[in-house]
Amino acid sequence: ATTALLAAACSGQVGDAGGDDSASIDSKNLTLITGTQNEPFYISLRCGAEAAAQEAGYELGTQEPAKFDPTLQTEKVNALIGDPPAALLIAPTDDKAMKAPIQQVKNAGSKIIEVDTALADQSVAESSISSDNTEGGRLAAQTLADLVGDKSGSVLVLDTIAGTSTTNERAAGFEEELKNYPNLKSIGIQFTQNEPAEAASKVTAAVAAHPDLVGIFATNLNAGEGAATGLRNVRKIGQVNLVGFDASPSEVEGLRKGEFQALIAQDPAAIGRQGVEQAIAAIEGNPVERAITADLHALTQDNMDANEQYFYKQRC
Ligand code: T6T
Repeated sequence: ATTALLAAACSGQVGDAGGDDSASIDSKNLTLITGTQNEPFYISLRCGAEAAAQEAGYELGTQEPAKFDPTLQTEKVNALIGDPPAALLIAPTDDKAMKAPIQQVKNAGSKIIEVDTALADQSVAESSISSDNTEGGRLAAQTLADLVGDKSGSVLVLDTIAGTSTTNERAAGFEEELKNYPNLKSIGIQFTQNEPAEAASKVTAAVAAHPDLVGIFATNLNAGEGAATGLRNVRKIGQVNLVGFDASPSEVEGLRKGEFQALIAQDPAAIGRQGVEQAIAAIEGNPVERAITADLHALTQDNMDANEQYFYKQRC
């Protein structure tokens, strides 16, 4: 169906954009706004999106805020209002604060497609493509429980920022699933502001306060990389099981070295590719899927060599 969709690409007008603005919109022009720059998850997502756009004869420009920060992302979004793209693919960095600026671009005539993160208000985007993050959190809890076995102990969850839809769902899914393992007790979800250094210091403090700490779930690559640093600093590598999310080069290296016991890898390139496909469908007036779920893969030292396709990229 995807191939047929792309083959059907035509050079027509932007669909029901509404208002006078639509007349000036270049119907082949897509914009991607990621969460932040130089980050392997978003690089891989952009690579998938660029390839799909090129295949379909569309132009894709990418804007990246210097930090994962709704204020900085809002500046990038606001800059589109005067010259809106036919579709905006965006990973909103806050599920509420990003609503008003994105809505303004929509009002200016762009189709809105959410990639990865999403707004709490589901009426803004035409389509949302992401992993099943709640399920990813559950999978992380099951993986950690398998690693720990019968031993009893405390577990730490490192989330990023309140309002990041994806990692908040991962943390909640993990906590929910952990209730099925009475030997494991969560000491609660801690926020790290998406800063590895913050994650490292939360881990150092948790190890000191909870000598029975048996596991950590880090909900994204920044939390994971920081958690590995924290465990290294207090010489607890391998003694405290670390289950990370994502598969950045640094996390993959950490898995190989035994700093992580497992990683839940997403498929960011597929999220980007499907985002572009849905954007084109919306622009061309074809049926759009409101929600698409991308696959997740649990990587361990044993299966990682057979699963290199899930490792994130530093460049396309
Ligand atoms: O985990 C990904 C992404 O899914 C999440 O929404 C934000 O963090 C990452 O980009 C990794 O840093």
